Amino acid sequence: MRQKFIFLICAVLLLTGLWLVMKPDTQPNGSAETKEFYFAILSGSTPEPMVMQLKIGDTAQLDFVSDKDVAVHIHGIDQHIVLSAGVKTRVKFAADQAGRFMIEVHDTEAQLGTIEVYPR
Ligand SMILES: [Cu+2]
Repeated sequence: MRQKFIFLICAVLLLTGLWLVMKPDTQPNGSAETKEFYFAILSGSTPEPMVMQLKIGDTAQLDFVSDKDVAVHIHGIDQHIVLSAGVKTRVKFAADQAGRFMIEVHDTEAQLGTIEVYPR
């Protein structure tokens, strides 16, 4: 009888230990982050388009500086940003829909980059 009781206690401790070690992670895909990107625009464009990758729930923080007055448009997110020459302008938004969104200088039609938002 006593042996059965000790065996039962050991079994319960073993199962509890296994459960603690192997239980599923409550946040399997990590937590939301703020991702920062910087655009230095010269004569209405940048040397190369940038690809920015985010997951739904992340925050995008975009800083723009331009040597000329230009208007920047983020397609799909419908952000129109008016930049004054030499003035740093910060835009922040939450990535709440998956997809690819182009960032364009409307004055020159130059592509500054693409924001790619992936499901979490
Ligand atoms: Cu546009």
